[in-house]
Amino acid sequence: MTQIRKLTQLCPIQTALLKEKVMLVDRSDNIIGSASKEEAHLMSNITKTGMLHRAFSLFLFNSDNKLLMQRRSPQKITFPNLYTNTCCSHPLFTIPLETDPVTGTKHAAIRRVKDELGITDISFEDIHFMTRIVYFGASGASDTCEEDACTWGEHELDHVLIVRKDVEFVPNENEVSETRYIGREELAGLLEDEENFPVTPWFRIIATSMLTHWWDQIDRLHQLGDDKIHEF
Ligand code: DMA
Ligand code: MN
Repeated sequence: MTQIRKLTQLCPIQTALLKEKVMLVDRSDNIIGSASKEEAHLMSNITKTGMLHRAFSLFLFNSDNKLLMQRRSPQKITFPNLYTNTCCSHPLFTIPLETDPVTGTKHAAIRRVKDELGITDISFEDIHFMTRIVYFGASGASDTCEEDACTWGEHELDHVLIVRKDVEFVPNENEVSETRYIGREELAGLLEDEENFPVTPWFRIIATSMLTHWWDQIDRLHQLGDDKIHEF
């Protein structure tokens, strides 16, 4: 039997981030507690208790209406090496708690685009809140550990955010191994090529259910958001 890779063998930078506290929420996005990032992403906790946490997924488009995509680095503990949207992460459970969920996720997005991509010129007003989704996803096996497929996963209430801006970026190699601007038609083709363009589960859900609708009407994003929580 193969050994499950121990946390001590994982990237120390990413392992330290597992101590951060994320917000546990109910299916209506009310905060019901906190958990470490590690606890919230262990498949054993997700399947036993249904633990759900709040997250955000940011999609950044440039003035050519191309989407900035990233490839997650091999060091990422969950979903390493997969292509995904511009930036994803979690608002942290820090006191005083930000009571408005959308304000909190926008602030978290500003913090993480800087950490992951070195982007410093996105402001609160640049960010459009679009909708929320609830989804579950199992992390695929990493290059070094097949057992990660059953160790780690996501069960999130994810706030989907869009920014349209030409930005300067310098990716943090510990987080992001590639970046690429992708047009609407090119993405449709890439999504069919699962072998050469493996994507995260949340990106596939958003890209195949709602992104095209927004992309087609990108000049009127402020009219396209909704208050719903879409369950997948
Ligand atoms: C978590 O992203 C959020 C979603 C929507 C999957 P992540 O694993 O990239 O978080 P972090 O960058 O904080 O590790
Ligand atoms: Mn998560």
